[in-house]
Amino acid sequence: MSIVILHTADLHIGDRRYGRFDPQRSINTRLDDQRRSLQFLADAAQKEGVHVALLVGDIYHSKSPTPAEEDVFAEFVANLVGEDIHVFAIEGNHERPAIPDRASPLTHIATLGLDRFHHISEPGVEVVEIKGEALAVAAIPWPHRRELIDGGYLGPKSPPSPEIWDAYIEESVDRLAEQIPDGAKAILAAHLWTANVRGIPISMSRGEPICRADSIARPPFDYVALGHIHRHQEVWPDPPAVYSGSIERTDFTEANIAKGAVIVELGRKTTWKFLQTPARKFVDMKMDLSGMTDPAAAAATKLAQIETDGAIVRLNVTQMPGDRSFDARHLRHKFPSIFYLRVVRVEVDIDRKPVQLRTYSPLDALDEFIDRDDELKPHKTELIELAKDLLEEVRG
Ligand SMILES: [Mn+2]
Repeated sequence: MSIVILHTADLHIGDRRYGRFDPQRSINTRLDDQRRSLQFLADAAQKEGVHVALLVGDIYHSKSPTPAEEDVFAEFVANLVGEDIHVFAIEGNHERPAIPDRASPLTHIATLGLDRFHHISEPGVEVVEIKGEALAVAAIPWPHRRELIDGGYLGPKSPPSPEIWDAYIEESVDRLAEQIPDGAKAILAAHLWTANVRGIPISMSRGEPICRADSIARPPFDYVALGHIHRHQEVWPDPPAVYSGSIERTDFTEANIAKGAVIVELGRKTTWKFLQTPARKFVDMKMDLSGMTDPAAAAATKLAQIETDGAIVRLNVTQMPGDRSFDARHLRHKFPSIFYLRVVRVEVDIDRKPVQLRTYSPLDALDEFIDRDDELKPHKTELIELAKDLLEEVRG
């Protein structure tokens, strides 16, 4: 018998970027997108016969979600546990408090004592039984710097280097691996970044927890479920270490990247597949309107050529200085089916203003060339006469 797992991460419930405030419901419209993708995953989990759902960090976008945002997560959890699915909710950097013993937005759900809800706020191993078989889930929430200091890896004043993080994380994984019961299938779930990832967010800062992929992807683990990087990718082949990626696009660097989650099957060997969520489309466009006589019309024509229905659109326009012939409001009015539209203006640098186009005859060209050369200038009349002779000869 094989164990089927839903691996998702970076749900970012409550991320309000590129949405609008809906005063009627007092929510940001992006919350509907997050709810839709989670509903899709709950349905998929049922269809795929999932036994365990791993939510590998950044479930919420903020440490203090609103009641409406909490309700979206509660609905997702209810859908999963309602199908007898074990839910492991692991804390990421967006919800894990920096100070121990502080409640996170996941704490109150754990307090309810749901049978199959596992709240992971500290590194540890939990073993669940799936149809008579033991599955060990080892988890590492987003590591805080204080753990390095507490563990003696770092003095209180020195900044953490990648090497120190790697040593700490590798040794944490060693400690967790020792707790895996013999013969159990084993998963490692961690919210952090591995050194070989593609698609590092702009917001990523120095000193953050990082490790080599092969420091964590190793026996006894059959699969390593990663969170934190929003771009779906495999970072190690055996055992597979995979970032599920975020369920929705969260910025324009992800405009052309598929979004989804991973379905893992732990059988004799591990197999996994990527499942695409119905994430909202992002369109990132560049337009040079600096040479246009009617920039507003030109922008509308270009925009009409692409599929923008329900999309989040960013127009990067290059314009002449002071050109205010149109703005986002004009376009929003013309394209009401666009979900969100932002216009980013770049003005043409006066110093690099395009030169006036003009045509040159060979003699005009020579005339201008001589004018720019101080050595040739005194001989201009003579040179032009010689050139005229030459031209006549060539033309016959
Ligand atoms: Mn994160």
